[in-house]
Amino acid sequence: MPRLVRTVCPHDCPDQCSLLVQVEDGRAIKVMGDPDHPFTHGFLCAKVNCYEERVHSPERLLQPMRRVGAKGEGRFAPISWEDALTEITGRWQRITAQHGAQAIAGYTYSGCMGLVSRQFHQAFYNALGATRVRLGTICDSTCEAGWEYSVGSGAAIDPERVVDSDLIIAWGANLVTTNVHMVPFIDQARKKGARLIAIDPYRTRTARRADLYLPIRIGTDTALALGMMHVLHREGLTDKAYLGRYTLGWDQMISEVLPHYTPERVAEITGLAAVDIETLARQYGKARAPFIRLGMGMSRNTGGGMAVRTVALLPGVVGAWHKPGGGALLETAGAWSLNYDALRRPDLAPAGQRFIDQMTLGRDLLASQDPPILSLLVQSSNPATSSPDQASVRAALAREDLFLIVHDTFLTDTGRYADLLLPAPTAFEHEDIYRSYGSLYLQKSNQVLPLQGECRTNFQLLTELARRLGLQDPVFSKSPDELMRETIEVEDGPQAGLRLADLEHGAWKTPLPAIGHNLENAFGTPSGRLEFYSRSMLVAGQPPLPEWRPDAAAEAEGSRWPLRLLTAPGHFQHHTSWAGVSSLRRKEGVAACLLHPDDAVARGIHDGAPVLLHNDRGEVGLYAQVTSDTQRGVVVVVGARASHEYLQGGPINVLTSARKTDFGEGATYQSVWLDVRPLA
Ligand SMILES: Nc1nc2c(c(=O)[nH]1)N[C@H]1C(S)=C(S)[C@@H](COP(=O)(O)OP(=O)(O)OC[C@H]3O[C@@H](n4cnc5c(=O)[nH]c(N)nc54)[C@H](O)[C@@H]3O)O[C@H]1N2
Ligand SMILES: Nc1nc2c(c(=O)[nH]1)N[C@H]1C(S)=C(S)[C@@H](COP(=O)(O)OP(=O)(O)OC[C@H]3O[C@@H](n4cnc5c(=O)[nH]c(N)nc54)[C@H](O)[C@@H]3O)O[C@H]1N2
Ligand SMILES: [Mo]
Repeated sequence: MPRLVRTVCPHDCPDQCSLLVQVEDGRAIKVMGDPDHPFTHGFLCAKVNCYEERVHSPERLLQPMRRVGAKGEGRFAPISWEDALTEITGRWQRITAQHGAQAIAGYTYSGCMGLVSRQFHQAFYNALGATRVRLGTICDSTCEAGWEYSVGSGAAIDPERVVDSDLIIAWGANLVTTNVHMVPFIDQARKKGARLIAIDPYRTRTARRADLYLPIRIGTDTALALGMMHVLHREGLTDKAYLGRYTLGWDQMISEVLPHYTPERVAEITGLAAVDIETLARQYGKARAPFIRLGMGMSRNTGGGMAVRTVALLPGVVGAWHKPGGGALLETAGAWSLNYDALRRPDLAPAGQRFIDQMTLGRDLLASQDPPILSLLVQSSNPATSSPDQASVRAALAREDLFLIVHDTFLTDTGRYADLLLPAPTAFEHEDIYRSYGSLYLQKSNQVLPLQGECRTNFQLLTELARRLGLQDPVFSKSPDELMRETIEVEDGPQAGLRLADLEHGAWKTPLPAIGHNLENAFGTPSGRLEFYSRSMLVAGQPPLPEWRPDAAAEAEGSRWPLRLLTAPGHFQHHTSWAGVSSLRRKEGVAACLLHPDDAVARGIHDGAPVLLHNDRGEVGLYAQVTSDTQRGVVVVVGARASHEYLQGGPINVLTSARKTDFGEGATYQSVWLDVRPLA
């Protein structure tokens, strides 16, 4: 008889599903969405509904290995854990004696979102005095910074409220692929007559389902939002009472900003028709409770911080925040006031601790001095695929004097450069707690299967290293359970009074203080209001009022290369976490780019032809998919893939640059220009 075990999807995804797993004879045989979890709603995405294939993949790394080939070549021979740990401890002790602990760097990211798996490394590297990696810059640092200036931290709304909306905008958000559990709630609203609008540079799966699709030019969302505000003001569709009571700076918007954003000028900037901009604004202004789901997509260009900041202001213009079903949602992370410090232990960090950056990882590793970085431990991330500016990443990882340790479930592009490869489990093989950033649920996962092969969890590896290196703090003798309890059993805030035992029987929903709902100081900004005018922006050397500005450096690159690159998540992949599952590799298809028919004809490229994407930084070979799903001038590459899945070169981040966004210091994957030619 199969057993049924409830556990949690570990991916870096807003949905954070509750899973029911059938187990028989020591194997997971079927994975289903939990019908009792209100957001999971009894179904799973295209990837996780075959999680058992990831757990039991023949490609899994199940024992420690030592490199026997050249760095990057990927040839390894098995060794014992004892030998691997002795080697790490010995190397690290010698490095520390000669250069100090900052010559060691630790990089753990979001391959597993369990709080212990993802956060505990901070306590370890703090206590060790090692160099740490600034995290989030390849993903959400820019959108969070943009949101914070306008709405403030701590502000969130419940995505399930969208059922009461009558106009839903998926703005730079491909919900069907990256947030699919939001879709049934949107569908419920649509059954009651709500309209869905998608704003995206290419026709995504979400755009196909929308009532209206607006193919915006990349990096021009600030102008579109300001154009909408221009029309809303001109046509008397603003909520003056709300603006007066809950927002700051609207008068300056009217006098200084909005006159510059006529529909005609915004049409020139965004590539949309002036009449469509007016229609969008009118529909937004006349809706009873308009809801905007902001994705991170719009933040990944040189003006991305301002884009998120400006779009997040729109609900204030029409008073949507206080209408049930209305408002805007980027993340719900602000709803949590958990005691993360129990896992991170900032008090253990040495004064002047050094940080390098995910975004500039290659350059930072190559340039580090006093001391140079001589060892790096990577867990739960695959920077040799995901970080921009791969030429420097690869050059840094190939350094003969860098002792590289990679702890992963599979042999990744990064793992190929490792001196030591250590096997990590899937989430089915250990317990953890999970806090959603796209809904309001907190969950504890159950262990479904024993650790496979010789796998050790992130926590086990770090506590064992702590023991061998003589780190004395009692935190390294605690059990995961003790740490989970310390993290969630807080005395203040919305989670006050919660006990770990409360999570035993399913997900726990946090209560939410409503934002902008007839409450003074309802926003988390310095003024307590929604800030059109932001003094914090001014202090940071930024324009205090929203404005759209072309980026000079980007324009210079754009003037030399005719096409622009857009990269976005794959439907059947989660970055590269599913690269080791052959059925999903097949479903995602061959590595390809979407090319507009006009751009294809101009270059003699036919549908299905092998092509080379190239720019100043490098070349990547893949297949062309000729389609008007993309706009003229934009080459879309969907899905991150391992280098060997490309016809030549690869990964795609060979072409992207380490240039940072306007604020938040995030990635500008979408500010990349190139050309395409047939591949012989
Ligand atoms: N299936 C799947 N799901 C995932 C992931 C995955 O790899 N696969 N990754 C997860 C992770 S880590 C994250 S951070 C989230 C990301 O999920 P989202 O927040 O949805 O962000 P993206 O998918 O990167 O971008 C969303 C959309 O923005 C569009 N876009 C790009 N540039 C612009 C622009 O300038 N303006 C506008 N309006 N739109 C633009 C892109 O074409 C894309 O369709 O998804 C998570 N979910
Ligand atoms: N050009 C371009 N580049 C991008 C993006 C883009 O849109 N365009 N998106 C960016 C975004 S949003 C993100 S978040 C990053 C993601 O980039 P990465 O952080 O590199 O994400 P993954 O490729 O999923 O790598 C996660 C790894 O963790 C491993 N893993 C899973 N669970 C565990 C565990 O418990 N322990 C250990 N030790 N390992 C584990 C998985 O097997 C996988 O190899 O990529 C970014 N890169
Ligand atoms: Mo991400």
